[in-house]
Amino acid sequence: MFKKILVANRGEIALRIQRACRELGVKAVMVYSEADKDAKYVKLAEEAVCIGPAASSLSYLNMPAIISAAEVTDAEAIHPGYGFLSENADLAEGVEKSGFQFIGPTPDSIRIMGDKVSAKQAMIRAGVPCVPGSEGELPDDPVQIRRIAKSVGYPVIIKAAGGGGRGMRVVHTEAALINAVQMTKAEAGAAFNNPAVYMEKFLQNPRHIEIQILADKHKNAVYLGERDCSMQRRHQKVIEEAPAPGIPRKLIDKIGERCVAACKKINYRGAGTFEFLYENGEFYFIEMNTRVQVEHPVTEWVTGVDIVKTQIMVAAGEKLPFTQRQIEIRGHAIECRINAEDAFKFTPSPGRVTSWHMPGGPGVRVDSHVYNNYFVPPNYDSMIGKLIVHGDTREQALARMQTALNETVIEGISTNIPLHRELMVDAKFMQGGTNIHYLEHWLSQHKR
Ligand code: MV4
Repeated sequence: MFKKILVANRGEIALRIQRACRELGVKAVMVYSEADKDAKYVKLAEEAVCIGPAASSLSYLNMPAIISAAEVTDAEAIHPGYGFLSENADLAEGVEKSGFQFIGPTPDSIRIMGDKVSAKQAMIRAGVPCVPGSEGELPDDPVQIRRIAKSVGYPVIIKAAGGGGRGMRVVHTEAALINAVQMTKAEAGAAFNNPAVYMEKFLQNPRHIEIQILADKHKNAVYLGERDCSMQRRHQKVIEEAPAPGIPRKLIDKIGERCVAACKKINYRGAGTFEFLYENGEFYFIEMNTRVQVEHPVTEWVTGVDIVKTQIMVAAGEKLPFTQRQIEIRGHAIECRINAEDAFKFTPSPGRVTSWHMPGGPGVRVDSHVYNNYFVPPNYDSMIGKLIVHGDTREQALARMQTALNETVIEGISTNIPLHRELMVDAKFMQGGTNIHYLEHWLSQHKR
């Protein structure tokens, strides 16, 4: 095991990684920007290095500053967390070329999954079911593009190979097709420096279901069940849960086994997430994330596996300490992301937290770097923490979340707790199984 690792992130995930290090007996070096000097994990740190000013581009995205911080502190490995440089293949490569372990997959894996066209091709080859589509980059020839769309069937969606949520266009008719492709290509070229686009059948009302996997360097891989992340607004997840309501376990096992087989085939290592759209009882792969995700705690709670600790262990060369047969799904977990923003207008609300009281009791977990009198800087993502609950059943988890949200007091800034309070008693959400459009539709019906 490593003696010391560097945590190249901020906020709640920096604290989460620091906690995993303490359990493992690994020293954690925290890096921070000038805006984060008062963060909880910096105050708790045995060692912390300022890597630059508040602007992310000059600190958390500054590769030379991060690698230098590892050099001056004698860290052996770097944990990238999520966001920032976590899925940057050049960082993974730079880290390894400088003689450190990158806590994550190989630069090659990151690069393949970062390009959605090559990711899909890898998954098709590995036997993971994908959304029907162009099976590769779209050609330039309009005649061929029309032929592909006709065989896929309208509506189709045009997506940028280089981009996640941005740069997509739904096309309903052949008349609109070529212009949509050209517009998406132009935007993709400008935004991602990669004009490649691909086509898929557009699924109208899917759910967003993802499979968590963990793999070591010894050809072992397991899936840790699924998460339902359909409750989202503008591609930002708001509530996640595990397991996914109403999806038969045997369907999950079937797709999970495909994901594990794919991991072995592409020599994947570390934590990873296979993202699927789920519609009419079928799974369709769309993308793979090569990092730990915000919503990993719901999976930790229903499986008992510490995902962050395991990431560090497998990066250090250890074998996965469990087999697939030992993984069982127990009970139900729900996570509410706590954002510093107006609950219904969504305008950011940074500033000083004048009062911070977190809930507790059986089945309640709070992951947050915030404390009373902390100043939420305006420079970063609005997420300031996560409230996670577990219950024997989904009904018990819902009840615990309702109570936990009602116990929560945050003053000085606005948060989205009032939104969560309403959603936790919404009849359709309580039923379970709402699709990716549900929250935005709900918000349009609950204007204030
Ligand atoms: C889709 C889709 C429907 N059909 N692909 C949006 C983000 C990007 N990662 C993939 N996305 C979608 N791809 C096909 N073929 C609908 C979406 C989509 C979506 C997906 C997951 C979660 C939220 C979403 C919100 C809007 C659209």
